[in-house]
Amino acid sequence: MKREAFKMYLKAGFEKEYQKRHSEIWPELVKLLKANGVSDYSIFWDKETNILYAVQKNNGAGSQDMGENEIVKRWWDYMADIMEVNPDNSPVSISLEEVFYME
Ligand code: RM4
Repeated sequence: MKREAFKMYLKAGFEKEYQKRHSEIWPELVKLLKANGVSDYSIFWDKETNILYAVQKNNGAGSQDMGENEIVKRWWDYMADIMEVNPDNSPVSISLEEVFYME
């Protein structure tokens, strides 16, 4: 089981909308993430910088590039108006290096 973390960028003023959309996350997306080994997935918002810090566990069961999945692409299209995104609407995402962990 790997712990992964990455940061994304929220457009200013959209924290409530971001939180609302995630409180109503699509069941099919949750099912897909879990089927691809993702669990214990949190996203934290830094109100000073609007950076979103995502932390998750991944058991490596993923059999596909999630970015190629239609459900993920549809979710990214849905979220693109309130996040910094790439030309394909995938969120700008920077992997983070773990420097400390305590069980
Ligand atoms: C984030 C972003 C990520 C997705 C989560 C559920 O805003 O779109 O790619 O995994 O939502």
